[in-house]
Amino acid sequence: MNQRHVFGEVFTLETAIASFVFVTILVLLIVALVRRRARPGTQPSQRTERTHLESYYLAALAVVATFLVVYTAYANHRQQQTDQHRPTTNVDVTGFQWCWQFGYPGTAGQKVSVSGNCRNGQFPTLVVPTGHNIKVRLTSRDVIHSMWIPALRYKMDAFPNRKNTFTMTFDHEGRWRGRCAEFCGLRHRTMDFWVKAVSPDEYQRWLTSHAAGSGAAA
Ligand SMILES: [Cu+2]
Repeated sequence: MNQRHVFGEVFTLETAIASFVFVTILVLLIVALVRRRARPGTQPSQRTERTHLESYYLAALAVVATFLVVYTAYANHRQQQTDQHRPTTNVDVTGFQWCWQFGYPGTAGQKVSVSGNCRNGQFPTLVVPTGHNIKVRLTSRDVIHSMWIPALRYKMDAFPNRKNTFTMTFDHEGRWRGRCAEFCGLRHRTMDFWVKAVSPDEYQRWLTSHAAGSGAAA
């Protein structure tokens, strides 16, 4: 659940900075309106610019912007970090109009593939083991889709003719609903899936049972 924690930190910090900037501007605006409002006999200021003040303002903006860019890049790097002591499990995720296919390559020489049609609530399930680095290779068979798991705060676009690779980890067992987050045509709104994290033993049993009859909906 590393990605969820990292996103939470970034979101909290950016909300705090945005709130601080908003309140500061609001207070300055109110003070300026109250103190500088026109009264009988008040002449408009002849001054057109305040070079010093504008320089400070520009410098402060540059510092905040640079910090946000560097911090976000660092958070993104942290989100992708893999613990080398964990075993790695590869999964291929392919989006298509209008559902998902999950492939588990190189397992006992047989490729396990799970697909669904996302009709009438028949959503395919991406089964993953807890405690592993889950290396996802994401692509699309036709148009651009987006793999989004709201509860895990994770979203990545799926492009045709390109593989986006990222790593996820699951601390505990559970099941989460995933969605397509890129409008991709007629049945886009029903293009959901499940992510199910199970213990490594249960994952192996699931893989063995599916190795024989690959292609069925899970
Ligand atoms: Cu879609």
